[in-house]
Amino acid sequence: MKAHDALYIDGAWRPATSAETLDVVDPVGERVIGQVPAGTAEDVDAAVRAARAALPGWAATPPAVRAAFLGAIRDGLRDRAEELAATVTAELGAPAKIASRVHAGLPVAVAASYAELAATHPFEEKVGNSVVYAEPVGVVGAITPWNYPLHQIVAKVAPALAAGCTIVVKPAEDTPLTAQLFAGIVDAAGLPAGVFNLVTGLGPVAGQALAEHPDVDLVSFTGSTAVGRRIGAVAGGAVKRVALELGGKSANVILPSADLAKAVSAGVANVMANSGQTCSAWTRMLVPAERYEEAVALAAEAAAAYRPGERLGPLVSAKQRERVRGYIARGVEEGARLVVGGPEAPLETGYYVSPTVFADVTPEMTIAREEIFGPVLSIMRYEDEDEALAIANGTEYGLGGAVWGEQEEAAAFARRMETGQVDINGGRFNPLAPFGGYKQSGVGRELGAHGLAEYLQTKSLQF
Ligand code: TXE
Repeated sequence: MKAHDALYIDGAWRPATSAETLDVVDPVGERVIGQVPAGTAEDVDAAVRAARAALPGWAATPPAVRAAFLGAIRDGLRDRAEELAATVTAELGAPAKIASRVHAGLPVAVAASYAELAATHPFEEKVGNSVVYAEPVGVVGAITPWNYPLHQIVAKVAPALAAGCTIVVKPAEDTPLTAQLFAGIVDAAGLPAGVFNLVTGLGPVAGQALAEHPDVDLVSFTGSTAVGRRIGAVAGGAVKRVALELGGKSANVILPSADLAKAVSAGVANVMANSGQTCSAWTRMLVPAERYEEAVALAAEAAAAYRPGERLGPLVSAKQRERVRGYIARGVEEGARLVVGGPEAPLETGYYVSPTVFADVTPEMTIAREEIFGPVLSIMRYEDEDEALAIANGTEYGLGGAVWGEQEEAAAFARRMETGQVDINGGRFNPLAPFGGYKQSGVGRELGAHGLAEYLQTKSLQF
């Protein structure tokens, strides 16, 4: 996976204005595996200008033609899936299986869904004596995180292109190689110059310049709540559209009618997937008091099977590992019962954290309130459904969640949860289902028709 020493702007790889570079580090071997340009505000400006110049042509391109381009991107993602998976493994440390199934596989489904939506969406509708047009919002600035490096980019680029927007992407500094590979796929798909642009660089430099650029019409950000708040404030001040996909502290509610063993094992798998670096991960498991110890024992056994370096990959960086270890230490200090795992490094090399399970976690503990973003599960106990609901909703976040139990009962419980997406008895990923947060988990939705709507504005003509 060769790193490009350039930025992708206006349909070509171009040198950055500064000679500064960012190191890309392999989280398994802790070695530098590549360098990418540290884009500057000037580079961001050049990319935004290219996107602006390309906007009228792309917005006027018939949706069916945009759909065909998206189909070519989908095919490129599929054809280069192996290389993409290997690159995600190299810079994120994701084990091969999840890299190919999720990191490389999911974006194919998302691109396919937008190729289809671009072709079928009603961009023009008659409403009484009016015709309502869905028009692109304009130039999009997309700032993406490292946890699902390819998916996070595709989940913004595909709907933007389907809508007729042009886009500048600033990927996370930890995982720019996957982003460069994606730019290569877009390039090979033959998109008109300037429709898609990629500027690698630091968040507070290139990211901030993109978020603050006056000629960006919509900022779509996925990342920490702290940075999201700042971006939201800037966008609000400039009266521009903003979509924020932020942190989570999702509840996995196991009702008394649930198959306990199944619910616990799926719950542990959900938290350990991607080493816990998933914003919608079910990090709080809620168990009826009478089955509590049984659930704790099952969870401990299931978690211990995630051996670091085998099924469990490392965290993305030393910074993230230290953050997660800090949370584990805090859990112990605040009196939670450590059942498996702990803050000690399980391996000598690599940014690994042991799979960790805490029992006797109460709602006021830090580990029950803050996003940890590591392989750490907190198991909480409840006496009745009202208490379970109060605990589930007693968080500033509201992104994902799960309910296990008799189906109607579980669905009724889920309707009372303050969260954007809930899986009932395991659910199944649906690329058309809207994904996004209630409360501090963000504004806006990604995926499907709701995700497309974020990139559209409406105009009505009355006759
Ligand atoms: O996030 P940042 P970090 C959460 C998770 C994690 C924590 C910190 O809890 O532990 O955030 O991760 C860019 N202006 N999530 O520090 O900094 C940055 O370059 C504009 C949840 O990595 O928010 C990167 O491209 N942009 C999450 C992106 O923001 C800025 C995924 C995300 O980085 C910027 C990742 C600035 N001032 C972390 N500062 C999710 N919701 O899935 C940084 N960036």
